[in-house]
Amino acid sequence: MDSALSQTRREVPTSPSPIMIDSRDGSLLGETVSRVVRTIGDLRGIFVDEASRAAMPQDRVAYRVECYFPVPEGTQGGLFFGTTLIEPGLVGAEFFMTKGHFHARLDTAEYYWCIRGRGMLLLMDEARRCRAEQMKPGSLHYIPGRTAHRVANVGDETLCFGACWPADAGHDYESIAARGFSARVLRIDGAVKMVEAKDSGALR
Ligand code: M6P
Ligand code: ZN
Repeated sequence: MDSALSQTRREVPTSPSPIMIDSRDGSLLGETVSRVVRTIGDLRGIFVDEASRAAMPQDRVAYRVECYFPVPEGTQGGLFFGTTLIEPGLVGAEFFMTKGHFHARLDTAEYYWCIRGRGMLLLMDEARRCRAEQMKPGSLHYIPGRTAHRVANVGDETLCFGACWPADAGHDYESIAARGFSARVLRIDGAVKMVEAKDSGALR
């Protein structure tokens, strides 16, 4: 017998993963998944055409977020994981999109990657300079620190993307609520256009 195998070794315990990712759309399965649903009613002040938003069914789902928080929020060195599923749709001429945020700890970064659908990732620095990256299945997006991020679904199916961010990053939605992003993603004559926007704080 092989002398290495004949040695007595203590068995190391194994366990199944607490979370599974559905490879079709990135949705998360497991008891510890946290779920948030954002309806049109929750997104007051986000879209430029507030009258159109207010006229829509307020319980219509715009997007869902499924998250795995393996450590308490604020844990230094920890990582969070999430999948966001944005429905196709328009508020006036503007594509359904996430609220968007800076990180409360401003210098923390994040990864997004596209699983399904077509999207536009809006990135805005502190000087309000905006750029955008096109999202398609397989695309990977590094969001540097000090950069606000928002995703619009510019396709005609559910847009699904994964995200991974530091557990101590936090969300700063207030800056976005106050001034919005400096660009908007609109459908104009059937095409996807990114256009400059005025401060949207005055809309509320
Ligand atoms: C990603 C991550 C989450 C975020 C979610 C929706 O999954 O960035 O932290 O909550 O997108 O974005 P928002 O919170 O801006 O609506
Ligand atoms: Zn983030």
